[in-house]
Amino acid sequence: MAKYSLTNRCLLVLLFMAAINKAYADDGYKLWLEYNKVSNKQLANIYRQQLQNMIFPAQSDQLKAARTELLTGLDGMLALKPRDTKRTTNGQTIIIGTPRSLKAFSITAPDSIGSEGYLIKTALVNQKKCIIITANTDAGVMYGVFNFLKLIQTNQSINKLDLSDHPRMMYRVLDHWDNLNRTVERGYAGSSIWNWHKLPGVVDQRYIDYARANASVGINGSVVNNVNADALILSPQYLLKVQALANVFRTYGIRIYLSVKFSSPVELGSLKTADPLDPAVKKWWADKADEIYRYIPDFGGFLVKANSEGQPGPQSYGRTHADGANMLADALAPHHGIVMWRAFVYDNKVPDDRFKQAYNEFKPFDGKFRDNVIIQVKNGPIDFQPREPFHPLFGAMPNTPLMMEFQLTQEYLGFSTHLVYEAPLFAECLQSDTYTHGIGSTVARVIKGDFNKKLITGMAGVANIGTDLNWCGHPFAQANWYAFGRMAWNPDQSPGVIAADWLKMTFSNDDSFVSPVKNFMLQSRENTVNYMTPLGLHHIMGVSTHYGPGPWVDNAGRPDWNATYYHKADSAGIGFNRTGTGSDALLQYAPEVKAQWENLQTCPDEYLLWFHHLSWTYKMRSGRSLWDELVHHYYVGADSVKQMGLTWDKMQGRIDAERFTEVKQLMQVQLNEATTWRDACVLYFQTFSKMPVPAIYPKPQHQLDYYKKMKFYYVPGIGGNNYMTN
Ligand code: GCW
Repeated sequence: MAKYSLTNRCLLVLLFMAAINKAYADDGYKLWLEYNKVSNKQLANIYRQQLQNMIFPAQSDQLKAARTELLTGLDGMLALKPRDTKRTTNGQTIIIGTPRSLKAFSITAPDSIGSEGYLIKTALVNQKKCIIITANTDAGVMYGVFNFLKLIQTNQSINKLDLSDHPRMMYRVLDHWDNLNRTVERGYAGSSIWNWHKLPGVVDQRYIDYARANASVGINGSVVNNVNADALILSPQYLLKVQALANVFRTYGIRIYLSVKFSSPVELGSLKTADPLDPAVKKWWADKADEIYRYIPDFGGFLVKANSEGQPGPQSYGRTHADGANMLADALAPHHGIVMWRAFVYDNKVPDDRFKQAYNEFKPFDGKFRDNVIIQVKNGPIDFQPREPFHPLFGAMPNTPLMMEFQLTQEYLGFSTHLVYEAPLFAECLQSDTYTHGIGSTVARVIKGDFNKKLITGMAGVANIGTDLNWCGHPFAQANWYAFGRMAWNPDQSPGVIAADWLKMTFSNDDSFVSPVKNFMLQSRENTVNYMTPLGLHHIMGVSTHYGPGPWVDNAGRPDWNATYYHKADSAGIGFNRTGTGSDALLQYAPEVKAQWENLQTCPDEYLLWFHHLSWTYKMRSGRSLWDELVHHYYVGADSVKQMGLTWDKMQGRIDAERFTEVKQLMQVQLNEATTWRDACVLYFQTFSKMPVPAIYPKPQHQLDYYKKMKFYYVPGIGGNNYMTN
């Protein structure tokens, strides 16, 4: 009997523990909008007292959504349902709305916060202490609400509030490289979240949660289809589906945009040409724009990849980028739409240095684009590498709006198995000085329009979102979506502050978790540079899939798809000479930048092999030879992944078991892959340097040939329509 009851008791305890564990488990779907219970009881009580009553009249869909969000957040974090009232009463009150929706109170919002900014402040209303969230528009109120919730999510005091903020850029847009067949080019988190087959009939809850997440960080635009576009997207059948998405997004202040194929008039309209100067072509686009706006009155505009990687464009008809972009801009202008025209171009003729091509093609057209055209420029001149110098175009087109294009999806950063927090990469580019308008002309200031107030402004992020339960494939990849939104809102924000906020909102406010994890997040991008492409190496990954190391690739479709084109390793040394004695790409930068990078005394180690071909025995600042330094970086890189894993192990029990275990397993995969990168690259470059790997480092597990022969099947991120090999 006694034995039985003991077993029963054990069973009960086990069941109880399983139940807790289950309740505690978290698949990551809620992103940073977890709204976990505030665990500090004293603080939770203070919050409850301050939020006893709520005045939040909501007539519009957007205000209703903001109100629902506030109530969801307060319920989750504080188990609180504030008393809904119309006037200030006993107990503290939170008052939310625009001056118009709150007309019973004489609340004003300053012009300085613009149409999307907000104000959160503590004030006396009818002699009672209140918290007021106000803005000039419903969108501003929504941003205010999300930011107020963030204060509680990050456990800050709401006692004496006096905050105001506004976005520094107009267009804060996610670009989805999603194909209509639901594959995602360079997507590593499952299929496309847009279920085109079921649209417009079925409006998935995911679309709403996607829009909420974007609004919470200030993203106000979404390009839903791949820049390698399918003309079908402009057919009436698909426009109906796009309309259904637009209807969801609108509630959250998000405009929808489409990538368009330049040859659409031929493919869809059966015209003989897509020549942008042909009157029939102009009319086709103008009619198409009218048609789109009948479906979607607040349609945002077009994103265009033209004359790049086999895509059609104006040059196919002997016309220029300006001819093409302006023709589309004219079609959209009556409806206030914009054209985001991409500068990521390299044509069939292989240039002397691919680095130089975008500048050569665009610089002559500075000031020649319509006011509603913005040129979308990748952060660096080649292609989203782990580290690139800033794109020379940012310093070269003072009379043209330039939109930053960052890549959130980790095409060159280990897909969704590597933990790489990208905000330091964004900040490095944004804080680079172009010198175009004198010292302090940072890329951030250029794209904010600081030097030309008339220009439209924006930032785009290539989305890392898919159907995976946790949206981004790696729990920490969510931080890149989050950080992109925060930096598109204000490009001067610090990666550390953003990381800490994200960790608190997503996992926990416990500082013994937040501090160490934030530290390794901030270090993670440098780790990846070290084990993939240290000292300015670039484009040495596997051909076409871009998975794993491939420094030996020398037989791709065209020379500038080969790794050997970029590293130029030979018995004499390694690196791409882009100084005056080489391709002279440095001439595309302001003299101050050129002078710094062409001089070996002042060129930072980080960019060395981007601009110089140096001998293996070249003496580095550290005192090591270039060869030893390279080897050192590869080993430090792989080792730092191991250290990160050890720190993570200590986090067990501080967060839910489900995400803890998932991250732990991913870190092991990352360590294996980092080790492969290290060993493959060191062994390959050693065939040129013929120098030994210092004895302090562990020996590679295999011979070079083993790495060269590694085969990977069904690598994610490829296989869409119009897929290009590069
Ligand atoms: O980074 C490269 C990718 C291509 C992509 C292209 C681009 C959408 O490898 O897959 O195509 O850039 O940005 O257009």
